[in-house]
Amino acid sequence: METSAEISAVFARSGDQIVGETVAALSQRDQGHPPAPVPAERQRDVQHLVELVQRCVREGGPGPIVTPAQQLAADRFAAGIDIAEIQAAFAALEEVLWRHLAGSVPTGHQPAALRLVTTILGAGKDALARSYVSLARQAANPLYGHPLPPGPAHAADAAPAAAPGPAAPGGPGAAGAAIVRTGQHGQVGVITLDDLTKRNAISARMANGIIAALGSLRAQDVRTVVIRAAAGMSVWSAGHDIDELPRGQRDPLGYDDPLEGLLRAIRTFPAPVVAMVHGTVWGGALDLVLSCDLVTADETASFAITPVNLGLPYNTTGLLHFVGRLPMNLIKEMFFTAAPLDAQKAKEWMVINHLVAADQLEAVTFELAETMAAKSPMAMAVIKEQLRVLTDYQPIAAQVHERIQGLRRQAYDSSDYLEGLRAFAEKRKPVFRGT
Ligand code: KGJ
Repeated sequence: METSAEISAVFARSGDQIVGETVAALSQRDQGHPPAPVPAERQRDVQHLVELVQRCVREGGPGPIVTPAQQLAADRFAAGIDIAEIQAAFAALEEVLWRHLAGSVPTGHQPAALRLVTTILGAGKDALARSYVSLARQAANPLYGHPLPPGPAHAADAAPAAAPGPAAPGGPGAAGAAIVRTGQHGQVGVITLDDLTKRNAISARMANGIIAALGSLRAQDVRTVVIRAAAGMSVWSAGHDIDELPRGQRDPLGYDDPLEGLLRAIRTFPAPVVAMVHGTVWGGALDLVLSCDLVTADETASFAITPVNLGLPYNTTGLLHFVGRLPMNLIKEMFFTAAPLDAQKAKEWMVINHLVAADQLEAVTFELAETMAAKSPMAMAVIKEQLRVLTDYQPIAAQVHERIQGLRRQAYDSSDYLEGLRAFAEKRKPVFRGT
């Protein structure tokens, strides 16, 4: 019998046992590495890994494991899960497989069988590590404008899962502990914001999670992305995580701010991104919504841009996003009053493309997304990029730019800005003195 057939026979005889022993080995390892992942998820992940190895064995080489391992790395990076957890699954499976092969394959054939298994799992581990490290490096590179996520997620961070529905993601990457979840429906990718406790405020972790989710969906060749809040939330997003804004002496919305990196990632994503809005949108989250290519919403949606509540001088790039999208009198009213624009008015002012009843929102959004997903991706990517450069760039003299930065600096170095942040933390109205 040839090596592949012999290994396949071992899987056929003892597949469930191999999965069970690998899961047990991982659980034993967890005793020294809390917190442990959800058992059902681990079982599913190991099962998935075993199936991949089986496919590789059938094909006599590691080819089929490489792309799934890269996707796994991107999904896990997006979920903030440590790479060690996934690598451990590869190592545990390898050990279990060696035992089974040693017990079942004739002695003379064992070296070839072990070599094949080691090659397959080695290629998988290698692809996984390379992708994960490259995402981490990209996230850490200031040229990309977003720092590394603050660290792996813990089970204790878990937010309630969204109710199942067309936009609830599944698949091996959808970890329960994530505040950003990724799913796919045909060629439409879905990114779900799921941090109820902080009302989907855009922290570095949230921003980097969305950026990584976009990277992961891009690797899976999705043709349209929908960004939504988890089902049942009444706040789509509370905007920039105010707790993470610098306390004076530093530009609160500088180029390296994670939210800024996120806006760039959406605007340069080479396929349409649709914001599907159920609930209220605040501050930087409105910049995010306007950075998406289309907006669908239901009657619960409202939109407010609120830097004047914090005494925060908005950044010029951000203002340009508004200028490229909305009439100046509306921009001024929204910025100067910080008052929410309700869904009906938002439709009249073309903040949103489609205003529909809440029970129609998913259907309408996904129909729209699928329509775009069926069109030429190359034509769409280039048209999106052309429109972006036509609206994003305003040539201004260096002197003018420096003057504006100087004025902004006065505002974020002021005691009013500190008062705005303090008032938010103390849940009271700020008292601004203009100093
Ligand atoms: N940043 C940090 N924490 C937040 C944020 C935020 N943006 N929004 C809410 N939270 C926290 C609250 O402090 C509470 O923490 C918890 O989330 C639930 O909020 O007291 P804790 O539990 O420790 P809350 O207020 O109890 O919930 P709701 O009553 O449902 O009200 C939801 C609201 C979204 C209306 C309310 O939380 C709110 O007004 N948040 C601030 C909205 C805002 O103005 N965001 C704009 C931030 N500024 C910007 O994005 C930018 C870029 N800017 O230039 O200004």
